[in-house]
Amino acid sequence: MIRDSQLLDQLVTTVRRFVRERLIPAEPGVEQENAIPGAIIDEMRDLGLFGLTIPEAYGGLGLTMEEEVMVALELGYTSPAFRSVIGTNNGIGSQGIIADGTDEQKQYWLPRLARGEVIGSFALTEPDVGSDAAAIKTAARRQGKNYILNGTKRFITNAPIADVFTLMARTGGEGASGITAFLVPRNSPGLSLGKIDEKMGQRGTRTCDVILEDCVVPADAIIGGVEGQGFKTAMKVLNRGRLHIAAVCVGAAQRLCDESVSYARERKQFGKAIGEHQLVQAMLAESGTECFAGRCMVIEAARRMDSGARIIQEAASCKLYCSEMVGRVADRAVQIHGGSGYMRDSAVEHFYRDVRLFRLYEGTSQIQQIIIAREMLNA
Ligand code: COS
Repeated sequence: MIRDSQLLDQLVTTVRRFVRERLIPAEPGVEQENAIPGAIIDEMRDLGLFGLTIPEAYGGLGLTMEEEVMVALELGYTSPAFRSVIGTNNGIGSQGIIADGTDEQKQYWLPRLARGEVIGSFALTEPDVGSDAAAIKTAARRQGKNYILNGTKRFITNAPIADVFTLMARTGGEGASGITAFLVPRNSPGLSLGKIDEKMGQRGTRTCDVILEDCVVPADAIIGGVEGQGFKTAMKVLNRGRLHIAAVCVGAAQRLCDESVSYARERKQFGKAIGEHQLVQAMLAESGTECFAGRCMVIEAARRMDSGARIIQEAASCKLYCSEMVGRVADRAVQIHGGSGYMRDSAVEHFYRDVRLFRLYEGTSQIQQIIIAREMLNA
């Protein structure tokens, strides 16, 4: 659903210009420094990018899913690390509060998240628990007016810069119904961070362990105030997140197509531009078609979500298809660029490494397949 197409066009145009004029030129520096320049983060804050999806009542832009997807398609056009800075405040670091938080939690956290004054993060994964999210071991024990948390969370995006974690811990027995979501401020006693992870790609994105050793949080830190709802909160957050990631994948695929086309026009072999060779054309055509398919399915799924439909299957399908698709597109882009595409100074080399993560986080491709098949069989 697009509420006001003129306003959305303005936003999309602004983001597109920001991506092309500010972010793409900064890509080599991010690769080199493994960090996003502070000045760019300030500009993102000024543009309101931290509060895209936070409801207007709490100071955000309150984008619908379709509107969010249109913006994510633009943000995906550059290094994923830039999107990642604002990604958690708009997605997994705020959506739990928006979906299930109490009024007090919303009043306190959402305006701060929308302004980019605080960074939100989402802590589900653990050293021994990834795909089987209902098996988390981090324990939350009630003690008077507080809960005492013990455990370790792993690969937590933006943890090194986060101010508050939506953190899943076990308050009850085994399985999904024993899990509770807590809002854990970074400065809680007993919370510390591990060393920053060294990753294959997405340089500039910071992840690390979150370690809880008798970490104390007040009882009103439970999202929604009720124990045992945390797994469902996490799953709701991931439904939306998966659609967003799928749109980011399509944005990246579009960039890779555009880079491939401009290289194929310029580079000459056998006396003509390589774009005139049919085997190169075949690669371009495959990538262009797959990118278009991804774009169509993401927008359609977003529209269905805005209409209130159950989109668990659609979100998983988009995440599965688009993350696998951008992997193929990145591979062809390197192929079209030949040896130059394997060099660090190529525009496509880091994308080849960056997009690999999309098939893993917010649920692997295999988890998406399980979700899709279950939805089909249970329909
Ligand atoms: N949306 C809404 N609710 C969901 C849901 C979804 N996508 N998936 C599950 N639920 C609900 C179920 O409806 C069920 O509720 P009821 O008890 O009322 O029936 C409850 O949550 C438990 O679900 P289920 O029994 O399906 O849990 P499983 O242990 O079988 O696991 C999967 C489900 C595999 C889908 C889940 O563990 C998962 O998504 N794993 C991947 C985790 C992930 O993405 N990690 C990435 C790290 S976070 S960046």
